[in-house]
Amino acid sequence: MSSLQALIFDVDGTIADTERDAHRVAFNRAFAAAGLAWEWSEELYGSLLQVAGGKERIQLYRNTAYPEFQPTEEITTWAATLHQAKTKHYRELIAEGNIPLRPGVKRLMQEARQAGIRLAIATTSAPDNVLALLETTLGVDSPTWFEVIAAGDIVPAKKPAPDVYHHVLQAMDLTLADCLVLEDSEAGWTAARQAGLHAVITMNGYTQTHDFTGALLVVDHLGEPDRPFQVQSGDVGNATYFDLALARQLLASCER
Ligand code: XBP
Ligand code: MG
Repeated sequence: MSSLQALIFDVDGTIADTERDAHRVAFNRAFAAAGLAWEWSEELYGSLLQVAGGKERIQLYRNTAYPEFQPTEEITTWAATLHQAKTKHYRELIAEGNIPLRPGVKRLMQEARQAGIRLAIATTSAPDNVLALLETTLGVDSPTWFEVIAAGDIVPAKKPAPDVYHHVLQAMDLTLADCLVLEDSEAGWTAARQAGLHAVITMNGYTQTHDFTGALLVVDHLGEPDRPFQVQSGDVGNATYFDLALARQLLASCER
């Protein structure tokens, strides 16, 4: 029998809508500072999200849009340097405080902490980015709420590979059936699914057309008592927002 022990949060798109107005803008600022006439529009960025990881995204763009562009350094070194600058711009943007948490995220984390449910993070984003987002939105001590923050290059194969979830499961010695993942994208859901985990999906503008077949619940956001979620798939009974009671109910339904 499963009993909820841990919630594992994705970051970008799940905890906060960081992609369009923070990551994308930071990439563009880094390109401009490096003298590159590259500008990622909101639409183009949506298609570039097919590859997880900033360094990998930069290389995908160079390979497809500017294959003739040859940096003076080796390509991975060049991408890593450009990505370092992007991380600096991202942290500055986040520190301005204009990227809020998504509905229900803080409430759910607080409820979990009070109930002794263990928390973890599994993300493709660079660790510095995760810390900046947590500290700005949830307070300077909030990184300590998470037993494991698995981020960036901690595993060589990024989502949709399951490796980052395997890493968290092993580090926390968790049983698959006792965990619930919160994700927002097909790549994230695929990573969780391939690790054997159950997931709740909170879609966003970039991911609402993704395939989430098999996820326990797909909603537009976690909701709040005064802000109901819209359910795309999954059985929520009378619930109008996501909380631990619904999490337990969903996990129990997997055993029937
Ligand atoms: C989202 C990503 C990341 C960010 C960029 O990952 O794909 O690559 O867009 O972050 P997740 P970096 O949803 O798993 O958090 O530039 O720091 O790689
Ligand atoms: Mg995500």
